[in-house]
Amino acid sequence: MTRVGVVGAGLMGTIHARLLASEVPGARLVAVADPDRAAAERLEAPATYEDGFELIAADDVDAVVVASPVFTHEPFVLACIAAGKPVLCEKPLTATPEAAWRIVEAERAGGSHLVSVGFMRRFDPGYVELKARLDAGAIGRPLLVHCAHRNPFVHAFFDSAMIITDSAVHEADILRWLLGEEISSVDVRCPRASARAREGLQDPQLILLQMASGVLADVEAFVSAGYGYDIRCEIVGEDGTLALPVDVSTGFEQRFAAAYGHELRAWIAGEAVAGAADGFAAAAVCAAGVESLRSGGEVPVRIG
Ligand code: ISE
Repeated sequence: MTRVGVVGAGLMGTIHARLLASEVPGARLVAVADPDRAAAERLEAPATYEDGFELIAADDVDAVVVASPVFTHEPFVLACIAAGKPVLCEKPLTATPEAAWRIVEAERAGGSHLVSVGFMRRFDPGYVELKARLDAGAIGRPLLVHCAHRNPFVHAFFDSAMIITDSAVHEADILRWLLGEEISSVDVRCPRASARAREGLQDPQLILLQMASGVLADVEAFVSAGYGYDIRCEIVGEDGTLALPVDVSTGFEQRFAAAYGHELRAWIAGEAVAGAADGFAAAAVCAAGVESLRSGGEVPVRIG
């Protein structure tokens, strides 16, 4: 039985804690940490902490889920590595590629694989099917990928860069995973902003991702879409096309509910989940995207 502690009792911490408490064989939720102790207590774990580092150090915590604000990911993940405890960190792994690289290096120096990253789309049944059919040669060589990432709304703290680093970071990961190759450059183009978008928010954005093989992907990232949560992906190949089923829901919690459960079960079972290098690669793609958003034009992705 793996005794799991969750750092962060916000939305993502709550999703993970509830799943761990009931739907993950081989796991037991033993502790939750949050500076807001009352929020931690609401998740009904046997122990609560205000300080995430205390939870990570606790003797009865074997593995940790980090679901705290992004700026805290690096110190918490590094503490897990130092303690030799497996950690599943919510996406994005870090806000910058430099911070993600420090995690990659710390894990390497420790000599054992400890860091997993919560790119849960890899466990969504629709994406799993898409990849299986693509890999089986159903449409021949892929040429183009059209993606849409539409949220009904976002909170007031969301800025234009976060549309890339917090939302489209999922496409950065899933495209690398689907196509099995790196993204070499990013070009962000912007239409006029939606009247629904908060003032100053550049929304939507059209993000062009050039893959190393020459495949070109476009991502419409639109976080004030109003009508629902709508994730699309169509791959155009030489012999046909493949697409995710259209499945408009109220939010990502509902749309990817199954994926979060599959991801946690895979993590506890020791199966492949995105790792620190994937977190770094996605952060490098997002950094290029933010640079393109600010300065215009195509920006190469600096990996290594
Ligand atoms: C959120 O943090 C997620 O991870 C969702 O999957 C994504 O759709 C949303 O845009 C993010 O803010």
